Amino acid sequence: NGTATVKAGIPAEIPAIAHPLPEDPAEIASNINYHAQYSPHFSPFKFEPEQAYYATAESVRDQLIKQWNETYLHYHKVNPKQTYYLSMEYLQGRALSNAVGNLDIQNAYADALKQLGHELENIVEQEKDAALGNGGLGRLASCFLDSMATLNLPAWGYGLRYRYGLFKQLITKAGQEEIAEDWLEKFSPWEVVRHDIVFPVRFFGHVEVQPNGSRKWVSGEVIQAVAYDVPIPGYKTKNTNSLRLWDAKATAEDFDLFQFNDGQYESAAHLHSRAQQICAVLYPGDATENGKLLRLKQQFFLCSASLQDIISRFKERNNGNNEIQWSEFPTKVAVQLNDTHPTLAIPELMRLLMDVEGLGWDEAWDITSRTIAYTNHTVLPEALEKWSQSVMWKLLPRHMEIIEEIDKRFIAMILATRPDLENKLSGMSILDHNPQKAVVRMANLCVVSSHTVNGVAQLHSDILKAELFSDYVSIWPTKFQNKTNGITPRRWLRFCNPELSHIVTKWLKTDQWVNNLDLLVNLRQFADNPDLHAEWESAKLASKQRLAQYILHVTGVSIDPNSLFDIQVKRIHEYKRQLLNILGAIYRYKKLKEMSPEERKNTTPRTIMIGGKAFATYTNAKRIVKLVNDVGAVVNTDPEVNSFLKVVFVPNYNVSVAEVLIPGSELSQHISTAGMEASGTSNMKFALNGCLIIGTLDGANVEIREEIGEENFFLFGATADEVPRLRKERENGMFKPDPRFEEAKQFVTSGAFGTYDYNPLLDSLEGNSGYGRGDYFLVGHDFPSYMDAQARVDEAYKDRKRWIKMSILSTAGSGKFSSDRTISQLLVRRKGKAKVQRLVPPPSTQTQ
Ligand code: B1N
Repeated sequence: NGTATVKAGIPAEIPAIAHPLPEDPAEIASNINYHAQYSPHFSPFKFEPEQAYYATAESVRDQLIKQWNETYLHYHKVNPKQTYYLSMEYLQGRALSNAVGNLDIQNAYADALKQLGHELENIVEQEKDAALGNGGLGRLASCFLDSMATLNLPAWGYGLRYRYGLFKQLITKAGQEEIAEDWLEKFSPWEVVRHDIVFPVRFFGHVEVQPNGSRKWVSGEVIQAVAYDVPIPGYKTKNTNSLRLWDAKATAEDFDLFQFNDGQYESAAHLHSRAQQICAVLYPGDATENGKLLRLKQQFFLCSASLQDIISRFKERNNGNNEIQWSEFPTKVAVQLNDTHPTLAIPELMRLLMDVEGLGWDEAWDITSRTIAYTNHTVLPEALEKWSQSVMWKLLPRHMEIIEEIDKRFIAMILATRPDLENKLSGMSILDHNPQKAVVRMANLCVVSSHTVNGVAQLHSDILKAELFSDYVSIWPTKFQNKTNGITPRRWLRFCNPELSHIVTKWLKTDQWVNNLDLLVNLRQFADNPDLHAEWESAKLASKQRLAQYILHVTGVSIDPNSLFDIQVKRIHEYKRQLLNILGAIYRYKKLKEMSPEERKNTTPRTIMIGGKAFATYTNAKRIVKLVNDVGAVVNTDPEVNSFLKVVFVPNYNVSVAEVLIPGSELSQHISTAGMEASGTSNMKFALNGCLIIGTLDGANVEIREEIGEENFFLFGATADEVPRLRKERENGMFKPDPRFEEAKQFVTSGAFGTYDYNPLLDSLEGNSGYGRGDYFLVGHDFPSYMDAQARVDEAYKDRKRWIKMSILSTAGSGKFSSDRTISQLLVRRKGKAKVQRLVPPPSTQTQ
């Protein structure tokens, strides 16, 4: 009848139904009630906080689904270039508080719940964190999703639906213990299974040559990838994107009924149990060969399912054309690799284009290398992925052929065009041909195959160019870029710190800062205003009181909201130097003990909080956790000094805990050995919340200090360019330790904190002789300047006016660190470059 062509499963006309969000609390309350009754998951007639949470979440999800479907249809109709973020990790945290915040229906839902006898504040706490990640890299992915949705960018995340997320940390007498965190134990109201989106993913098998000479990967085992979609709402836009998480399953055909009836239950469901292993846990232990193989399987599972999905969407959206225009693929698809974990997307895209779609090598390579971009997040050698070639041949024989060919062609290109680099080739090639370590170097594969490679802070990107990737820079001078990380101002100020948010909005006379964080600079003009000072201080005190209650609740330790709240929360790692922090605390404790009561009164009372998880097999990290707990047990119960110092280990640090800690902090520690922390992102969250930073010139600290002013940053320690020389001096015995450092260590060895044997930990701080392991992280070198910086902190804190001014200036200088800025630089069209386009949200749903 002459209307637009109907595309498969998609109606010709987008229904022009406006979907106003509910505003009337009574109407919302009845909708929540409806869910409690008609989507029941519990016995009837109960409406405890848990039931109220699920019903509320489902009610909010209904609102999201409308916008979500319209966003999908809109993208389908406009057919824009779409970005796909591939990541093995997402740290989404809680979704309910974020959803009602982003949809701006928080007050209406709070009122509705009141009518039903509940407080929204308590209800949101029923939700378990979705902890499908382990640290900054995973949280960055989640902040990016929020920014991409808020900026109306057609962009999706792809990841895995781990049954058990990151372990839950218990603190016992032995230190850290890990238990599985069953976030799906009941169910997640935020995911929607798509039974129609299923792709086969093959492992093992072999390569067959077809009669026409093409190659085909056959046999082995085939597992099904099933899509679970999580809605990602933008802030004050009805644009709602997707995070698509893959789950693994086997089919009914894979179930051997004959064997089962023969009593062989395990082997009958063999493939089902193998499928279940794939998405069972995030980061399975990889000490064994089996463990390594499983991790590689996980990575390939993500890459293969996502690319099959991306290609099928590309085809579907181009089916108006009789023939698929493959050369247009990179104008419709951008794939961003979150570190090297999804590197297998490269050979998988090549394979799908060549072996399935029938393209030749040159065309497939052109498409692949124009589609893929790579973000590097670390220069630590142990974190640079290298996979054994023999394991790869076994699991992914066709991909190894392709990787070999990419390597061969890269080497030939260098020899033909850059003979001066011949002697560098052994380090630049993708395959390490040294028979002792026959590995595939994933970072090299990414660099060779991507159109763009970025680091995550200026210093880190400079180091990538000068060191890790220096040999490639002269071949591709413009390929290497910097995109300084950022954080979403929605979760990390607007929602987690309502008190401070209201003050910011009041003084800026607008709440536009929530999606234009640069506006915060306008706070600078009020940095000395006594009225603002009073409001600022009372907001901070309120957050400190809330934090103190939380600490009492989880640890039983009572802390004084009038003491300086000093926090270090992040994964426990030697390079992050929690050991420097705790040795400083130990020294402080010892000095307090030596003081007279009169002298103590002149000190600045402090509460030092340290939190973070240690990887289960990282022994020294676990010893650090134990030491912090042991120090706390002694200090906190010492009546002589415990009103001047408390040391608290905050258990089970995660996104939700961060949302309580960050607003209540006054000083935060970002004290890594210079050159080792690629960026850091919690430093940005703390600064945004008016917390002062004590830190080294590392990662994004450098830029934070530039933005907020060096007088507002407590700097100490060696710089990145000094580190190699200092390590040499340490090795050569030329290092003279500061007496304070020796005193702190000896106090531990003296048994002041119990009988646990800390010598193996302390040995890591000694030179190379005896048991010493060289103090690679330069704790000894930086200790005196760290203590001096801490003394400057104590002095500054006594001057309330000065401290609050510094705090205001920290917030005012944090505008640069919005992930909206990072995402714009990473994805949005720049002069002349075809990047992703911002869309106006679907017309029927536009707000404002
Ligand atoms: O990525 C964050 C940065 O802000 C941090 O500085 C950086 O340490 C972090 C292997 C990693 N880099 N590398 C990882 C994670 C898991 C794994 O198995 C490495 N995480 C980072 C965001 O850019």
